Amino acid sequence: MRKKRIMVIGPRGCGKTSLVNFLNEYDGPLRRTQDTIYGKNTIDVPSAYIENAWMYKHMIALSQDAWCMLLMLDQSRCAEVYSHGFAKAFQVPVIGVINKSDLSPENEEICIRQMKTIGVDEPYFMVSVTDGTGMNELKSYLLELKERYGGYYEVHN
Ligand SMILES: Nc1nc2c(ncn2[C@@H]2O[C@H](COP(=O)(O)OP(=O)(O)O)[C@@H](O)[C@H]2O)c(=O)[nH]1
Ligand SMILES: [Mg+2]
Repeated sequence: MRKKRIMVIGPRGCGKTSLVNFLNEYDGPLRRTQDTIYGKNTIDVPSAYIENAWMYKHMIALSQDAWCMLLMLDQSRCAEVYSHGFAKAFQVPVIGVINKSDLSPENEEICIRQMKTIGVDEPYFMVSVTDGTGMNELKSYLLELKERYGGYYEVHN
């Protein structure tokens, strides 16, 4: 059986690559990615996939390699990028991650409302990949969820 990973989607610059690096315990340089990148535990999906509705089908195909999906929003820039009910198109559990919680706290409520419109169920994780806020909670949640969904997520302690 193919190893299933954590798929990470979100708008340009929201912190997808930063987040997958954290989940893969990689601390090298941050690369800009135009392509889908399969990491140890993750699939880093290019922003273009959510910016173009005709690419949605590719995301759905990619999700067959995933046991869960992290759907990200950027609290510092919360333009609507997902269509309504978008999260319901996937067979895998979709976890809402609001990144850059260190910036623009006035946008937190807007992001929460957006998650609901997108069709993501609570709980939502307010995190900052750069200052570490909420990252341990997210990691523990994923490790727990992995047991239930039989996915692959390896961490060293
Ligand atoms: N302030 C802040 N900056 C962040 C956070 N996460 C990522 N960044 C920065 O946002 C920029 C884009 O991050 P990147 O991971 O490349 O985003 P991607 O385009 O979604 O892959 C980089 O300069 C990161 O250092 C965060 O939680 N807070
Ligand atoms: Mg990236």
